[in-house]
This record gives sequence, C-alpha cells and structure tokens, in this order.
Amino acid sequence: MLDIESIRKQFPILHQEVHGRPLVYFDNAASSQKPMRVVESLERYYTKEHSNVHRGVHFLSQQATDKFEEVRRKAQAFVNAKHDHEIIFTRGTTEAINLVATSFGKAFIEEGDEILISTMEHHSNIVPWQMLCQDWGAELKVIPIDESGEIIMDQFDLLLSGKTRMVAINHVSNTLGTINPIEEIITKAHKVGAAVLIDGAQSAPHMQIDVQELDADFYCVSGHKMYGPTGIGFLYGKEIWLNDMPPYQGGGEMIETVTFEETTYNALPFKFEAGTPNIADTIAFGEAMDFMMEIGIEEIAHWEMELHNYAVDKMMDVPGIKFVGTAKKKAGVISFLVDGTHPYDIGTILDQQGIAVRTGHHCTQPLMDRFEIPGTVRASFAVYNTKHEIDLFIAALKKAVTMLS
Ligand code: 7TS
Repeated sequence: MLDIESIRKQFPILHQEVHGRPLVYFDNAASSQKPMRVVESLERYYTKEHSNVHRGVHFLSQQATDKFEEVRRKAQAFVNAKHDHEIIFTRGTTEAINLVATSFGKAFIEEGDEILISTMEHHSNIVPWQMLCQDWGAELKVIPIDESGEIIMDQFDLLLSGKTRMVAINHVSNTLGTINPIEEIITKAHKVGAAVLIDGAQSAPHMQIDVQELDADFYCVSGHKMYGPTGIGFLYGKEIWLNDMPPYQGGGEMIETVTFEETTYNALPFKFEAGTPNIADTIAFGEAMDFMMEIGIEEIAHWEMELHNYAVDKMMDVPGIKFVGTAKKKAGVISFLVDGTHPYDIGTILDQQGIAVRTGHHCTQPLMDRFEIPGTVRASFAVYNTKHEIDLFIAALKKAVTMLS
C-alpha cells in the first residue's frame, strides 16, 4: 500500500486554495506537478553546480557532465534500452517525433511510401508525419477506431503493406485513455519491414516500459508529464536506425571535425544533440525518474487505476453523463460530456470550485471529428491524487450540472 499522504507532502503546490477552495489537480495528462526533490535539484544546480558539459577540464564542467550523463543511464534503465547511446535528450515528445520524422524521412522515405498512424493521435504525432509526406511524396494512412476508442485491428491489417515504412502510434491516448495493443502492432509492422515509433507521452508516467521486450524502434517521452521539469524529454531509438539517420540539427557537440569544405559527425548520442543541452532540467529529470522508480511504477499504475475505477463508478450517478473512451484496457484518464452542456462551461464551473480539469479537443482534433463532438471534459490522475479529491470533484460536477440544466 502506498502512503499517499506522505507522497502529497512532497508536492507543495498541491497544498493551496484556488478560488477559496482546496485545489484538486486533475490535469495531470497535460502536465504533472513536481516533488520538492526536483525543485531542489534545479536550485542546487544553479547555486552550486552550473557549468557547460562535455567541454571543460575544470571541476564544475566535469561534475556537470557526469551528472548529465548519469541521467542518460537512468533513462536507459527506465525504458530498459540496450545501450545508453540509444537515449537522445530532446525538449520532449514533440521534438523527439519531429527528430525522427525529419531524419528518418531523409534516410529512408521515398515517393509512394506509406506512413500509418491512428485516429486517436495527438497533433504531435500527426503533423510531423504530414510534413514528412509533403517533403518526400509519401502517403499518410489512418487506422480507424471503434466507438469505444479501440483501434480496429482488422483495418490495421488491411492498411499494413510492403509500402508501409513507418507505423507511428501512441501507447496511451491522452484523450481517451485507451492503452493500445502496441506489442501486436509492432510484431505485425516488423513482418512487413516497417519501423514503429511509439508516442509514450502518456504511458511513461504511468506504466513500466521495456523497449527491448516491445521491440520498439523509437519511443518518445516528456519529462514534464513524469514529475520532471518542462523542456526535457528523450527519444529512445534503436542503434541500428540511429546510426543510419542523418543529424537533425547542425552545430556544436554534434560534430567530429569541421572544415569549410566538409564536416564529419560525432558518434551517438551526440550526433543528435546539437548545441548546449538543457543541463539543469536534465539533471532534475533524473530526480523525477528516481522519484517514480522509488515508489514503484507498478504501484503508481495500480493506484491510478483504483482512482479511475472509483471515479467512473461515482460518475455514473451524474445525470446525462456520457463517457468518451470506454476501451477495455485504459489508463487513468476520463473524458466525458454531460447532455445539454458544453465542456467549457463544465470546466469553468469546476474551476470556480477549485477543481482543475482540461476541456477542449486536447490536441486531438481529428479524434473529435471522429466522435462528432467539439471537445470533452477530461480528468486525469497522478500518484498524489486521492479518493477524497474525487468526492470533491463529483460534488462539484453535480453542482455544475444542476446550474447548467
Ligand atoms: N503525445 C501525446 C499522446 C500527448 O498527450 C502529448 C501532450 C504530446 C504528444 C506532446 O507532448 P509535449 O510534452 O511534447 O508537448 N499532451 C497534452 C495533453 O493531453 N494536454 O496538454 C498536453
């Protein structure tokens, strides 16, 4: 059993009032809050440890380099990558996907090739592929989903072919909470010679990931959804792909030798990390991964599922409630609508009662079109949330529905 109260104590931001009510933070899929050890790491770094990395012989530079590179090994362990040089630090999931779409595109995509994504992708896992298709004359194909928010696997089988070069899919949908059958998708994609990129923005904060067992070619995460700082995340890429992909950006760090006539590139991972990296946030991200590992990812997943089931059960009593996303396998995300009300109005009245949820299309506009809705209200959980908070949320939601009907 997790001691949620002692976990909550590590998050000062949770202990405040909003509009005169205790804050209930249920917007964790957008970004999670930070434990003190992450905040302290940032302060320590800037008050005692700052220096540039990979270039100085002096003490501070070497210490910063050691701490920075230690996080690469933590990230390697976090997703169980085979090599630490298969971890490329990026600003987050969005930059990781753009890196792959750009570099993989240059190396491997030709006119007539196909890229497969699903209906439930975040814009970050749609737009980079559209740009790749425009650049190289490839075609974007979309795997449909059913009413419950599950991928229709028969349709996936039909769309997959010898022309498919890349299947890019989220592990967990940020809007529906669906956990996708990525094991099966990866196995089938590999049979036709396609690579698979998994958008792990919503899975890495909530479930154990093993990229070797999955046999994923690329896996992308965002630190700020994993109790870490904003502006840092990473791309896992199989060495065999990364070695054959050209650099994403040019500059310092990513070179071996430079003359005006010719430049040769550095080895992995530095080939993909041009310029001074985000040192402070990377080191603090290491603290966030330690925080998760020390609690235990399985325990986090288990508690969030308990919160999810408790909330769904209580929400059934709310008049006119309609859940959007009822897949058999789900993570701690609940999207819903209430008959006769607009999501924005529900969100605003909840906010007035101290409850932070997200409303709108959640950067999944094509998914909203699929369900023919303008948006949803979304409550999403983290390890520090409690059943008491869900009770406050339900009471506030019932009040909102009464006010609006
Ligand atoms: N992919 C998924 C599945 C996401 O949920 C998000 C962010 C991203 C990619 C982009 O991550 P970033 O860290 O690079 O911005 N999702 C959300 C959300 O649901 N609400 O706000 C951001």
